[in-house]
Amino acid sequence: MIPQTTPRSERLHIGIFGKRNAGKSSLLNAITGQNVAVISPVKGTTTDPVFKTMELLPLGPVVFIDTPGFDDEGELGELRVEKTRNILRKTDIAILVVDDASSLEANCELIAMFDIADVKYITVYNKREPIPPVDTAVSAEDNGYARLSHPLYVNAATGENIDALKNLLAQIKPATHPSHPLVADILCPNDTVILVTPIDESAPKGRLILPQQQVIRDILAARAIPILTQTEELSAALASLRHPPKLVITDSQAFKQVAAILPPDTPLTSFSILFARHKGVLHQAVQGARTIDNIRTDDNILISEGCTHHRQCDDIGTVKIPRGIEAHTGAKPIYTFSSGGEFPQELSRFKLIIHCGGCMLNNREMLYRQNAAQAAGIPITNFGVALSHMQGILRRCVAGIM
Ligand SMILES: Nc1nc2c(ncn2[C@@H]2O[C@H](COP(=O)(O)OP(=O)(O)OP(=O)(O)O)[C@@H](O)[C@H]2O)c(=O)[nH]1
Ligand SMILES: [Mg+2]
Repeated sequence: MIPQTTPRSERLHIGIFGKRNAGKSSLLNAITGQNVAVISPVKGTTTDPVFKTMELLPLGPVVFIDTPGFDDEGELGELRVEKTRNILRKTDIAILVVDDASSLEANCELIAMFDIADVKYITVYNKREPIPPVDTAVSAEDNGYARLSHPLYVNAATGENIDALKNLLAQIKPATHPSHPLVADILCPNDTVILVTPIDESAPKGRLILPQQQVIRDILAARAIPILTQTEELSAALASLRHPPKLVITDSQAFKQVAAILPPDTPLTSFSILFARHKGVLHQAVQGARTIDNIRTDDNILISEGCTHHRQCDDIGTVKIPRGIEAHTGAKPIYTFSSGGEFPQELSRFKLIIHCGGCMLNNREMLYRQNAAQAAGIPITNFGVALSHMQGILRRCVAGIM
């Protein structure tokens, strides 16, 4: 049940940007050594982002994102800017591909977007033949970025100088990556951790979901002992232990039943609370949960999920949380739901944002969403934090991990 490869959300995201036909897709293929993206002399070949995961040592697991060309002509202006902005939200490092026939200034709109999104970029000049001889020795900068003392010329079609680019990328240590640990930092070797993972009709067939897999992996990395159970077997699992567990981690949906079974002094939390911590957004989520108490009828609430799973009849985001809010407040608010990569640009009409743990989103994207909420003055909380708040057990659920 442990993932075969590092989940995409845990990888450094390297976006490849530039004008149409600059050679972005050729560059992705050259870097990965595979025919991942379609290449053609026709401008505008790439219309949607192409993701390719790879190990780039010593940097580690990364994901490259090939993007549609960013031109003045062609695709509708605002749509093109919006698409690029969406990719930039998750980009840890950008590669700006400049066709040697063009100039850096011709990319000024894109460069301005990098600056606004606070994304560092490396400029790569493509298509110059023959490539001018350059010193490709890399020097480290104080801010964790590496740089070359000369412009970097490559030939994305033949692969010339691609190793110099990979070498440069591999030296980078961006600030938003890696994230806080999931749970390993609060565990000692031989600690027992009980994981309550209901296998109900909303659980996928034949596997555990990603947050469960990642938490198990982290517990094992701490040389602690994970014990998996469903709610019905929790009492039996507790009774089989000689010492109380160091921690119980439950699916947020089972908080009520689990809290009722556990002795009050047994530390309890949930997978989505651990992910809020992992993504660096837990403090804000705990603050944001207080707003739930003041929700009134007709207030707007945004419920946002990072994945686009098929919704089940008792779905947590669209059914259980609204039901919980209505039971808790007696109010009938208006819900807006967003999923996957989409997150509304305009947030001011919302009284509260309730977000999933974000196991499918990288840190940069989660921090972007948190910052966007903060900038608009809108409280943002998290599925597990919201549910535990409404159960009256939030303090207990974050006691040992904040
Ligand atoms: N001569 C030469 N041709 C190149 C080089 N890199 C790419 N090309 C060619 O330039 C054309 C465009 O390459 P792509 O990789 O599709 O460009 P792109 O930036 O992904 O283009 P869009 O997807 O349309 O935005 C193709 O015909 C490539 O074979 C290079 O370094 N030298
Ligand atoms: Mg392309």
